[in-house]
Amino acid sequence: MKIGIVCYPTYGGSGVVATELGKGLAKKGHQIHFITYRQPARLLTYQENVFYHEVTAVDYPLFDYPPYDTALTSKLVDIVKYENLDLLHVHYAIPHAAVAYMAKKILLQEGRYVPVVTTLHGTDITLVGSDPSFAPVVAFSINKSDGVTAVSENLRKQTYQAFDIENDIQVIHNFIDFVRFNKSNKDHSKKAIAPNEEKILVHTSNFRKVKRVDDVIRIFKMVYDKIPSKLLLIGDGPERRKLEDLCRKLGLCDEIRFLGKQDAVEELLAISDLFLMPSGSESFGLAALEAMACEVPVISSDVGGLPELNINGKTGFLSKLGNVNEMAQNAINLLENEDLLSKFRHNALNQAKRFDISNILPEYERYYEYILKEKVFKKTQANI
Ligand code: GMT
Repeated sequence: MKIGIVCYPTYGGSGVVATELGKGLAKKGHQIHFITYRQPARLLTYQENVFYHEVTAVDYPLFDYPPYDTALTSKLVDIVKYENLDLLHVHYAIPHAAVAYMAKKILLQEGRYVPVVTTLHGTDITLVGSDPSFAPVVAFSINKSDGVTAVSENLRKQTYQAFDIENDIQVIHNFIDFVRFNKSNKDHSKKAIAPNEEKILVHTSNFRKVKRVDDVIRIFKMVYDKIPSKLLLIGDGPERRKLEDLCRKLGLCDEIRFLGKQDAVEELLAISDLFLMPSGSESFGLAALEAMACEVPVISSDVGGLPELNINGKTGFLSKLGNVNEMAQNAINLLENEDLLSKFRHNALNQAKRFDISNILPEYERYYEYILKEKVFKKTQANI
């Protein structure tokens, strides 16, 4: 198949899923065209069957903001026609699903029908998308997509609750590539980070409020008071300044390392003992899956799709949102008991295997085939 993938090129989960999906499909012989405003973070090396088309929104003195949506629409029309794409797969409803609908209509005028699959990732539904300034467009473009997928059962349910949706939504979970994410021996960096064999706790995110990184620090403080340990904070974002202040206030600057955005996050996960994810909302929790693939159990909140990934009392522990005392106690219980920790490590790996890319990729392929056959030939005219 020739597939156009539209995504955000940043380090965020939706961009990572879109890029890894495209790369995986390309390896299987599909021709993949990434269409976005910057080379995606995980697409920096050459790969057979992968093409990248950059969208440039022209700056114009009259506009306060360059009209990206319009530029993306025109680019999609161009690429679908000249690369002869079979299907567009857009990640994140805003603005990609709406833009794809517009491109589809333009192409239809020229007698060309291109089906659109939209994947919902989370904040496009739960946080940003539900804002009245976006909601009607989000609902409309979900209904007008030829196929819609959500990354967890919970997100599927939340989408039906938040919007008036007539379309079927297929759940296709996030996935992991074990070639990259595994517990390889990285003892040299472990010695540098924890020279006295301290336990290593880790958190990765984009440091938005919803990630509650301040809870991560508070949990760590309680753990540190009982067990010699270090905390690695990987990523960057709007809350970082406040978090640094909190570390100073708690006198933990020597124990907490802000590592910024890291490309080789798997190397740090491979030396970690526990992953902390106390998020206020999380449609799936790809960062936690990456940790589990590296045999790191997860202490998390029980929101969104997290219970579909983190099995309470087996692969880690789930607590009610904001219950940092319980999260810290669960972390301490695990870290104090080597046998229990190694059982949880083993369980985390086994659970991660359910989401192996080699299982999930064929789900997308089957879904594309279904959309191409069923929808295009039988129902599409009704959905225009
Ligand atoms: O979590 C983020 O802030 C990034 C965000 C995104 O859209 O890029 O991630 C969302 O999509 C990921 C991939 O499907 C999911 O694993 C994350 O759980 C989800 N984040 C939230 O729902 C907050």
